[in-house]
Amino acid sequence: MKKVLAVILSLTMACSLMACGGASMEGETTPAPDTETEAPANDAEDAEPAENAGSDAAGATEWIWPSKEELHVGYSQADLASTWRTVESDDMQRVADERGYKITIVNAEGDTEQQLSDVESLLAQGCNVIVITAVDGDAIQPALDACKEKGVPVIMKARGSNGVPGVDYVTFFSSDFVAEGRYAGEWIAKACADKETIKVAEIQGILGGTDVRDRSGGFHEVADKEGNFDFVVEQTANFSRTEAQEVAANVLQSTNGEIDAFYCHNDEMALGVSLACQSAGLKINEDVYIVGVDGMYETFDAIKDGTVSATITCTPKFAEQVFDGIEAGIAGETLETFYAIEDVPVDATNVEENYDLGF
Ligand code: GZL
Repeated sequence: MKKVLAVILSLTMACSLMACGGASMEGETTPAPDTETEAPANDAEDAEPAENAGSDAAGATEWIWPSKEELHVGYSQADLASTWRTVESDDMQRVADERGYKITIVNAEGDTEQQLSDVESLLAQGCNVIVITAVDGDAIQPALDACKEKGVPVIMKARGSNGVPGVDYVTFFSSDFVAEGRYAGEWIAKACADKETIKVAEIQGILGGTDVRDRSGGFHEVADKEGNFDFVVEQTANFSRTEAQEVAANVLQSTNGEIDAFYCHNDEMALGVSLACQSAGLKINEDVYIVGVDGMYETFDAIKDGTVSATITCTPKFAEQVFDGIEAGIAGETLETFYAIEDVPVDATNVEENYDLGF
């Protein structure tokens, strides 16, 4: 796993340095880049990677991996409120079935207390590897403690924990949300290069998730560097298209349409904001820019017809990599603490060549 990932990392770094939107490495994972600025906020650089049962590394948890024959994965899903989440859960079921593994998937419906009891229930059902998409990066901690006590390996997926890798969980598979936020900021800064001040509305996802924290963090990093971003609004619309449409309609009314760019933490909200802008008579890519994250087919189509400006892929389909990680853990390999799923920035200049990355 490590050797393969090391090769992918060098190839990926070469590709991603070439140009955004070039050949994509979609479906590949790479260990977190080891530079400070690249690592996501919750990557504890100095934590020991989780060893296997019997590890004597100070502080690392002694994970007890099952055999492949006994493997029973418990997947605690945060919610099924978006296409992204539904595709993610279906992908986990598909790969488990293909590889002949038992899997139990539960849905916390966005409720942190429910997720804690979900994980307890998975443990009680005999699940011996737990995969978690956390509703809230802090609130999930008691569930991680319960698994740690039993030595049951925990893999974070798509929304992380604010705990310590190798101690509170084995590893984290996800896009690099900080990089996604940076891209959005850089795209807007470039598109609005002629403006002295850029009036920005940031439409955020479900607060408490590490995806939202880091997508915002990366965006504000660029905004701080540029120095001319005026954040007229920073408001959650909970990753929901309809809620984002309502929020955007109110923002446009209260600002008399004086917004240069909307940065939306996911495509569902970007599509909702687009409807509000169109209803307000704004020309997208002329009067206002709209940038999302995820890479839905519907968004690629909107980019092609000029009703969304740009997005960055954040595929929900990486269960293959997660199960590869589980199999590596079972085989006694030491896992990295973070595996970044490759993202590709997409706008009108490269939407055709990257269309197949959608979902
Ligand atoms: C990202 C994932 C986010 C998606 C949203 O890993 O957690 O949650 O970007 C989804 O569309 O709601």
